Amino acid sequence: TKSLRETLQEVIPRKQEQLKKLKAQHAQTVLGDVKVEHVIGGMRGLKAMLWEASVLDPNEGIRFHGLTIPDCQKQLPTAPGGKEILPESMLWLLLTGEAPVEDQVRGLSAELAVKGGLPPYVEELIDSLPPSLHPMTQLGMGVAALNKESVFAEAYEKGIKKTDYWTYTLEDCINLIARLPALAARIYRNVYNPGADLPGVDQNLDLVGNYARMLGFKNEDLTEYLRLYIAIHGDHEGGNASAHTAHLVGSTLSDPYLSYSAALYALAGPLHGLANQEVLRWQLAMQKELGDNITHNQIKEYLWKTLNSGQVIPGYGHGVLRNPDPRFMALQEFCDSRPELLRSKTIQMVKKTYEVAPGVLKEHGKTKNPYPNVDATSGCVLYHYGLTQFKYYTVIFGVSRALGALTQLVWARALGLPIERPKSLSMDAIEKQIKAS
Ligand code: FAM
Repeated sequence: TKSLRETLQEVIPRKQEQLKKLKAQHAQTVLGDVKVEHVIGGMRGLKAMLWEASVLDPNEGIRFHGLTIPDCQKQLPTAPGGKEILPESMLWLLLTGEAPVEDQVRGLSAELAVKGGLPPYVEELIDSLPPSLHPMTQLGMGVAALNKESVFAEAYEKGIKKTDYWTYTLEDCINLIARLPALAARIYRNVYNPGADLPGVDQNLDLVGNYARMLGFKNEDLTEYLRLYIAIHGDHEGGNASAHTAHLVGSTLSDPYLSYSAALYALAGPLHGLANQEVLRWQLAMQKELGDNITHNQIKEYLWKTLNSGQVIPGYGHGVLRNPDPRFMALQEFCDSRPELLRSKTIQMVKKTYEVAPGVLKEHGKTKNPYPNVDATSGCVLYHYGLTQFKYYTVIFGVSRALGALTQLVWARALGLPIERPKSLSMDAIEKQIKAS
């Protein structure tokens, strides 16, 4: 079987050819209108960027190179003895467009383990930070500081051909993904278990097997949940704020470390990746106020109380989706297949909330999508398994989103995509154009 680099050496020229034809034959073809609502409304639905690894359909949700999450659960190799999608399998699919076979994935796990150690200066940097500094802030600092090791930045300084950019970008991306578990686990240990010993990378474990072990968890169910969680949060087309940020910063030829550090600060926003933390806070506040056996009616009232206080219902709504998020459904199925999870109060609360929230949001009448997104449930299972520090949840999302955002940096360089520079307008300029039209 072909290695990852051999597979890319075959796939990239085919895609370069496809782009060349598109440019030659259709550069002037119109894909849609740009309206004032796009300029002032966050470009919702504006077809304006190229992203190879996944496309998000508003109704049926995400497809990774055409494969839905159920397709991936059938086709992608799991961990030895595991049942859930392995992040290395998802990374291979995102990068190459091909579902890997088992020994390709085992080889990638082994490569990531070999490259998984942090340089001492990054360990010292992280250890020097106050535990009260948000884990996401710490993660972004650690990733940015790793850019000292960027082979792309070093090669670029020496002078490389544009056609070689992607090979150095790929090496930086693989090295960064390999180091995320050790970096993310060190932050967890420093903030929540100060002084506890931190195991090194085990060369016989996969990426998330190592991550769970370094976090200090020995429950194989939690490790399997983290594999599924990290695989399905990896890519969600290009317009979400974290992927889009990586893409934009990378387009200036900032190396993958700087580009992904920027992406993490977009992910740290409450309307984006921090929502899984906000969902837990909201659920726990409701349980604190209403006790353990909360009825649907009580949840309904609490939802209205949240809305009437001008806050959003975290975990519901989406910029593109107009149906329940298939990532939410996949995590719910994980719970449905495990009786101990079905007995968990927190997970029962998620279910009950899902049974009333869409109705309340429809009645409220503002959101275009009254259904749950992945964050409505993603943190609640972690909480059940004892990973109760919900300020850490977005860090796990940050480990995952690297799979998609870094894949796209390789592809943007392989396709020779230029620096991004859309045109901005002032309101006066808009009005001037309206008058002239
Ligand atoms: N609760 C209350 N109001 C909501 C809402 C929610 N869950 N979702 C949207 N709205 C409001 C929104 O605030 C806006 O009101 P204003 O006109 O007063 O600003 C109105 O409905 C129209 O918004 P929209 O067009 O339906 O949604 P957007 O595309 O503007 O925003 C989200 C999409 C995800 C930012 C929005 O649904 C939201 O704030 N959800 C709650 C936070 C959340 O769960 N984010 C995580 C999203 C997830 F995909 C991720 O990135 N991890």
